[in-house]
Amino acid sequence: MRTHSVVPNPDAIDVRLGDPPFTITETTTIQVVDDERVAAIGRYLSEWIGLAASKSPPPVEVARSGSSRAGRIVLSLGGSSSSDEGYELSIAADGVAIVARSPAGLFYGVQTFRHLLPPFVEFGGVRPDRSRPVIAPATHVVDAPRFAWRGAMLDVARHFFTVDEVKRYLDLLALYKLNRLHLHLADDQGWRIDIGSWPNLARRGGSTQVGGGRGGYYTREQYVDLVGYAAARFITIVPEIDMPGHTNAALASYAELNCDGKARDLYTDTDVGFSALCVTSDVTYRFIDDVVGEIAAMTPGPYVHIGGDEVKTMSPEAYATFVGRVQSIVAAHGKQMIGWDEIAAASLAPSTIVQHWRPGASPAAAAARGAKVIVSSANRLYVDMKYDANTPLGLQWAGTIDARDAYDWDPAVLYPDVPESALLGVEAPLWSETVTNIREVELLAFPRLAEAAEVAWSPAKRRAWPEFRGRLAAQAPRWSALGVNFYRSPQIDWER
Ligand code: TNX
Repeated sequence: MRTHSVVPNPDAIDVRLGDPPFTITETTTIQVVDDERVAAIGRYLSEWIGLAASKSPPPVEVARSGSSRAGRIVLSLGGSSSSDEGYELSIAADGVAIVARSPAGLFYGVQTFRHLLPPFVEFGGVRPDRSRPVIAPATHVVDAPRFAWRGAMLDVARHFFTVDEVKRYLDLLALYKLNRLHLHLADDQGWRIDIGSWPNLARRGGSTQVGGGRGGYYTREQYVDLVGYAAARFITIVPEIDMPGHTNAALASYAELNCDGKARDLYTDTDVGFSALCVTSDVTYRFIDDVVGEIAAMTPGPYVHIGGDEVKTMSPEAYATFVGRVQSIVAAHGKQMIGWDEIAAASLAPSTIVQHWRPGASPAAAAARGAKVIVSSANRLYVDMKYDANTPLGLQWAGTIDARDAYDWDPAVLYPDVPESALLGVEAPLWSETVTNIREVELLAFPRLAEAAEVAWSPAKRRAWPEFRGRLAAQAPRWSALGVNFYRSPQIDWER
């Protein structure tokens, strides 16, 4: 009964199983318009197809006028989509055409085409079964996202993840048309980005992690490399330096950030709320200005996230004053500030974004004052929660989240007192108290990250749990081919 297994479900998709399909063969070429951004997407597609149908990947050629689409996969700019991320994909026996107003849309059209091809194409370099043709059904897709913000967050502070591990995560985000990776770069247990003007932050503050391992940090070159890798997948990196709480790693690196002038010990346990910058000291604001300034200069995206959560050592007035001062610093460096929902207690600039995480509360007050909201409600979107009581990894403070809990809800219904226009989108955070490497990250992230992606992309009318179960089940062979360590939720009849 399932006609396709594209996740997230497109706005409109017509699969014509009765019509002859498109087959990738040794003579297939990829044709692009004369635009380097489009050519780069063509090369990405060529690399992805790889050796699936031939001894070498399909060549990428710049289109000449008058050439037909026969045997070709054609990427071109134009079309009638009203969205910068929208696209139209037409697959027929004689060729494939992807048209979009901007390169981002072409990239998403390529991802949809990918989902319509057999999972075995995901085996890079080898073709396990040469007798099976590389076919995509005759299909017409007209698609655009519901929400502009389709994010994931990775906590690289509690446990450190290498550049290659983060790139792997970015690759998997791209498969589901997610467009933000929020990196939680500093917390009590670790500082993970080198800051030239405060070198001890990374050197000392980055030297451990939860449980007392070696930790680690990104050099500035590595961070810039990550930003570029993400950009090639149309993903914006959102750097977070959590403050004024969650700052023990900084307080251990520089004595002058503490009100008593004494450096703290490094911390490798998982309590929250005990640490805070000295918010009455000028040094603290010079520190924040330097850190935000360096990060802003390395980050092409428009956002800097300043955390702001779980401060338990400060009066509400002192906290609100602090947030206001930091907001000015972020603005002075040309960036838009994002904070966890606690910042809504301060007086916020119209451009400031509130990331709402606490279940049971509503971002209505902030929205009424004009703030845009990222929905990260912990009981639906925290992919560090256990699936059920037996999940070996993860936490349980916001409950357990199995496949259906992660999917069967709607952001606009969750907050009936907030107009949908105030919702910027959806983000799924993964806190890393209990996960130490990318295999463990994957077990918590999949299937739930793919489900969050559909919540963020697909219109409510295209989402229904019984139908989605089938499409989600069909991700299993693709994840197996990609080597993704996913959780086989008993709620899904996983395909092999
Ligand atoms: C709450 S969510 C936190 C984090 C923890 C997380 C664990 C938020 C803004 N703060 O410090 O890692 O719960 O799920």
